Amino acid sequence: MASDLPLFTSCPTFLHFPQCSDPATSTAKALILGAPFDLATTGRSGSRGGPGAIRQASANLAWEEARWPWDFNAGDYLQAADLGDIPHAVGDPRAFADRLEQRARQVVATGKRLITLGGDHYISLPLLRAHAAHHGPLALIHFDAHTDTYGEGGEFDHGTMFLRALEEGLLLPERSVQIGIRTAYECSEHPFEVLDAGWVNEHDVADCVQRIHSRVGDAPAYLTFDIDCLDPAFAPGTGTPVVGGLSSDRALRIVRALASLNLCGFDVVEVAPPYDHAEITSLAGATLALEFLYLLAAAERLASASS
Ligand SMILES: [Mn+2]
Repeated sequence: MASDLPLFTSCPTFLHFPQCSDPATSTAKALILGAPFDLATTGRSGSRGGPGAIRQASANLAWEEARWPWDFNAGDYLQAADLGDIPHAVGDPRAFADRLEQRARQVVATGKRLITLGGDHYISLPLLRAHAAHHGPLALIHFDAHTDTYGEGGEFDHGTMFLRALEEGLLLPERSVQIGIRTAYECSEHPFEVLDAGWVNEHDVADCVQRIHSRVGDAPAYLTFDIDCLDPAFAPGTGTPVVGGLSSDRALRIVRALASLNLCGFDVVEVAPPYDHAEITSLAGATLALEFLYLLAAAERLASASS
């Protein structure tokens, strides 16, 4: 999974992957999709620029044959391609949500895996609808500073989606876990397990991983990573930063340890380039998306070794 192009070249597709327009005929097993939408932000907007910034930052990651510290090249087990961005009429969030869901349904119906680049966190709701339609109710593995289960807010609000997803029957609450939380929520009635940022930072990565594995089990799981799970020192370019978060190193170690779970979909959201510095946040987003590819490749590798 390496490119010969210099690190500073323009990078219109993630990691210089080939473009793809038809998921059904593509030989790629993993597809990247951009969702440049930020009409559901309650704080600062700007994550509409996330997919482009993440793709450009991925140019810095395209030279490694095997991504450190993985001991294999993901490209040996899995082809990947980039579907580009969801086209939509700016100002019509419902049409956007419908288009995103339809596009995701097309991909998921082929059995391929989708990695979506946000966009604000609202995009996870149409993505969960598409994935749950194929796999049934899902375990949610949710990295964030906020629970995004607030009861108030309109139809398009990036702080309410996971309550809506629960109400729509898309999630298995007893299998779902939220990691990195450090803002108020109704603890006594909360439907999901919470590993708050203080707990995660106080404990070993292995403890955190064990809690996630025992909660999720073998359920089909959707992994969503709000970049504001990271401390603003590691991800300043986001709409609603909260201090006291995870380091990028700690988050990457946790994510890498999830390869044996039954992961069926991914997104990384809330990268907002207008508030970024030196591409810190977009590089973190690109690195996470690459780690998601390695999680998928690791599963393929395991399957090929046992067959
Ligand atoms: Mn969020």
